[in-house]
Amino acid sequence: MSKKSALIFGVTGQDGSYLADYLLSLGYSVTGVVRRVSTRKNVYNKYNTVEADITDSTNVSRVIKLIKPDEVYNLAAQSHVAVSFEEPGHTWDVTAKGALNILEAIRNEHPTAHYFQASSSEMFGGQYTQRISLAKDGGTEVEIEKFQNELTTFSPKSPYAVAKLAAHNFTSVYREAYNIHASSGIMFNHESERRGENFVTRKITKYVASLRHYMNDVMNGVWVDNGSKVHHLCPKLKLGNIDVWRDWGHAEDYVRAMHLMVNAPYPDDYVIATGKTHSLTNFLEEAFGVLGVNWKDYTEIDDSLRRPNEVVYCKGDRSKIKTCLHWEPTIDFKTLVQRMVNNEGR
Ligand code: F7E
Repeated sequence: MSKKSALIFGVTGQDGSYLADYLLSLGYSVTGVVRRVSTRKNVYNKYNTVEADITDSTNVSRVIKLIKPDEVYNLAAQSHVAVSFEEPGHTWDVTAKGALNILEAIRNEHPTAHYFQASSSEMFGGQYTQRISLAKDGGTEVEIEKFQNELTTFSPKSPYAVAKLAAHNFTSVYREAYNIHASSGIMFNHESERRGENFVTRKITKYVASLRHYMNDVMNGVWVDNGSKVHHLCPKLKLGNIDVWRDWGHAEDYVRAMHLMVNAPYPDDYVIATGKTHSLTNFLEEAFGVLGVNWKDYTEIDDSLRRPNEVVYCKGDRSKIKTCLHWEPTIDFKTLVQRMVNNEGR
């Protein structure tokens, strides 16, 4: 039997790199779409590459026609929420129009391809569904659980979320109107040691690693030429709004879910989440806890890092993907944070 083939838009990002590794391990022929640049180091030797700009529909059509892949994964986006307030037009072109360009190319050039759209929990904008149940102790107390699932209302709060919602809606329109096997994974925050440094988790773990470095130097004593001891100053970590809650998983787990969705008998939309929520201060406690220090001594609030509009609470209900596709995450919150801290600088 010939190898299955996959085309990945956004292959150079965190998710794209994990997905390429995963599909290669399954024996796929993988092609990554990369943007044309004048100089390029040969870092893409694990998979084939093809050059195209997702915002150019002619480019995208050419690539789909050329490769005719069995599976197409759209992980390309301007994915930083804060940046989307600064660059709303660019965010729209890449994130919304880019997805439409791929769907149109599939419809016109290769309608049997299976398509995955990386949708985002940001589309909920903090809306949630409530479940009220009796507390487990059997008394009269009730527990109120707040979560987001496939039935929760979307209410985007940023240009990024608006663009992701447009791409999400295009995906279901193309599924229904043209019978394309197109599915959206509504992904909650997923991090890793490969996460970009401007996302809050990686910003924190990178800082903790540099703090560890400073602490080691201080303990060992570092000397300059004139014999006096260097005074170590570790500037504090500046953060924006830390009163937020996120459902943080590991990207390696989430790419398995993408593949399951693309290979399911029927296309559909699924929440991809751990089902647990943690505050940003929990993350700080866990990350600085690796060094045995208190995060409050090393951080300060910088109001300029606050967003014009903020999603405060995220907790995904992954019941549907668990029941239908038997997907479960394997890396818990504590392991995620420790892995990220301990891999810094490796
Ligand atoms: O922010 C707060 C910030 O930028 C997390 C993307 O993958 O997940 C991600 O979006 C929270 C926010 O991720 C800083 O205000 C405080 O409440 O790491 P983040 P995000 O905005 O949740 C969703 C699901 C996506 O789809 C996105 O593509 O942390 N926060 N202080 C900060 N955030 C950043 N970046 N930097 C700070 O200094």
